[in-house]
Amino acid sequence: MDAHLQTRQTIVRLLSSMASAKEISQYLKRFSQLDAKRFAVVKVGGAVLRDDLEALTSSLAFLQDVGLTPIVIHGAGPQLDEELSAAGIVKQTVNGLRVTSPEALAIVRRVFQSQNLKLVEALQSGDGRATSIISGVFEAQYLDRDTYGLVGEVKQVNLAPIEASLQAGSIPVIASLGETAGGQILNVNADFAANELVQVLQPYKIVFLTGTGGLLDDNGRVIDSINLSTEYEHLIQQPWINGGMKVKIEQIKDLLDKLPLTSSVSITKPAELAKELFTHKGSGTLVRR
Ligand code: X2W
Repeated sequence: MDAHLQTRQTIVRLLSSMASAKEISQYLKRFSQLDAKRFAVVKVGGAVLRDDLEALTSSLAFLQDVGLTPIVIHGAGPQLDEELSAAGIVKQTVNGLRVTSPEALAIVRRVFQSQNLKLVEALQSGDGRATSIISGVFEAQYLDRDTYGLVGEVKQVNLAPIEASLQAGSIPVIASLGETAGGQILNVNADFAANELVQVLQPYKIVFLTGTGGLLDDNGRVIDSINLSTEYEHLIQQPWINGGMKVKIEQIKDLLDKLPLTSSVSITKPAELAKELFTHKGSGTLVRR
């Protein structure tokens, strides 16, 4: 049996051991009734593409098998670290963003393209339908050229390539590169790009897939759920909240404030995407407001 089929069958077995058929079909029905654009945006970190491609591919293909088409946006952080360092370019970040020189940008573009194709090809080789979208979605402007170089912030989101892909039942796989009105390609942080995309699409589910599988507490355990309306101030002041996690929580809060109350954000790992979407219990960390 091929590896994809085997993993998909494992997902089905896993789901049926965790939730009743009634529960799973309730979610399935709810998601199927949504306009395709409103179902889910799944942000995939570069670390997941590197370490967990098989589970990612199977989980996305599983959604397609049950008639749902998620919108995927990905980063490539660790791959960029590696390739830039191999080219002798020293890493420099300001506020978590990579300072990007013209020399670095050429590598950034190449790495984004190869990571994008790697996921698209993995999906296609498992009988999935996926469309590579490397440009044309994020109209960007320089964030602050003196500080960051060729780094962009999203000014406008063009949904046409995404809509075309969804209409064909194909999973849009989007790289977080931006382009200025004058045609200059800019490096955009993938979490920022995902947030902009989500604000335009207003999807029901927003899932961040990470290596950690959720937000971690001071013992390194995944926190089940966070209710920002009651816990935000307390949480943000905890000494064990590290810089990266603090930024993530702040970003998610900002995002949730701009979304309908029915939308939710979760952080989980690829193998548990179906569990997160189709069971009451979910998986990883659910963030509500
Ligand atoms: C990011 C884009 C990649 C990214 C970078 O160069 O690392 C900026 O910092 P992950 O894997 O989702 O972190 N861009 C401007 O965000 O990838």
